Amino acid sequence: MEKLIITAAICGAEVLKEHNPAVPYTVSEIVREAKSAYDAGASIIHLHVRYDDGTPTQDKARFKECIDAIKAVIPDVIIQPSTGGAVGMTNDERLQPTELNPEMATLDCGTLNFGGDEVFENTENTIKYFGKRMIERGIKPELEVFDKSMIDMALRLRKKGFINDPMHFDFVMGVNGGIDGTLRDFVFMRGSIPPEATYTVAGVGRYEFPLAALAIIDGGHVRVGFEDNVYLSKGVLAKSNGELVEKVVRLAKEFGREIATPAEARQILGLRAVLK
Ligand code: KMH
Ligand code: ZN
Repeated sequence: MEKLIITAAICGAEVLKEHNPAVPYTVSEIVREAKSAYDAGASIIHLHVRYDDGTPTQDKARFKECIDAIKAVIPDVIIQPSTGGAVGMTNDERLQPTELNPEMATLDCGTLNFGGDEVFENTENTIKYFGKRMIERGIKPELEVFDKSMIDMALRLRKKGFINDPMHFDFVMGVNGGIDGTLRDFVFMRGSIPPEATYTVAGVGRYEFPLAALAIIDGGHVRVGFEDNVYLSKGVLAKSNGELVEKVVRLAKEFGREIATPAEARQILGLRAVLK
C-alpha cells in the first residue's frame, strides 16, 4: 500500500482561540503550528492565514509572509494554500495565493450551506475559473468535495478540460450543510471517484479520527487539524496541531501503514517538482 500522506489544516478561517487557545493567528503562531504538525509527520500544510486579530484574509502579501516564514523553518514541507478563504469573499480575492505559484491549492467543487444564513458559494463558472488558473500555473488542485454531487461536478469539468488527471480529492465530511461522516457516506464517496484518483479525507469534529482510520485501512490519505476539529478526544482540547497528527501516526502504525515524507508525497501526487 502507498505510504500515508498526512495533511494538517492548521488554522482555517472560522475556528477561533475561543474554541481552542492554540488556534494560530499571527505569523509566528502559524509557523509554530505548521512546525508542530510537520515534526509529528505531516507532509502538507493546508494554509489559511489571518491578521493578528484573527480576521481571515486571502491577502497575497500576508500569504507570502506566512509561507516564507514556514519555509525558513521547514523548507521541504508542501504548502497548500486555500482558495476557499472565508464565506463572502470574491473569486479574485480568494485566488490571490495562486499568484505565488504554490505546488498545490484547494479547488472547491460546489456550493453548500455553511450554517445559519451562510452560503459557501462556488458556481460552475467559479470552479472553471479557478481550475483554469491552476492549470495555467501548474498548481495541483486538491479537489475539495463536501458532497457526492461535487465529485460529479469535478468529473464533468475534467471532461471539459478545466481539471487535469490525475485527480486528487479531499472528502470534507461532517460539515453542517455537506455530507455526513458515517461509514456509509465514506464508502459512497470513495466509490464515486475514478480508480486512478487519489483522495484524502477530512472528517469534521467527532468524525475526524474514525474517518482517518477508514482512509488508513483503505489506502487513502488523511487530513486533520484545527480547521476541522480542535479536540484530541472527547472533551480534551488538543494542545497543538502536532498532537492531532501524532494521533494519526499512532493509528497508522497500528494498521502497518508507513508515513510519507514530503518528497514521497510529491511523488504520489505528481506535484510540479517531480514532473520537471
Ligand atoms: N473556509 C471555508 C469557507 C478551502 O480551504 O478551500 C472554505 C474552506 C475551503 O476552508
Ligand atoms: Zn480550508
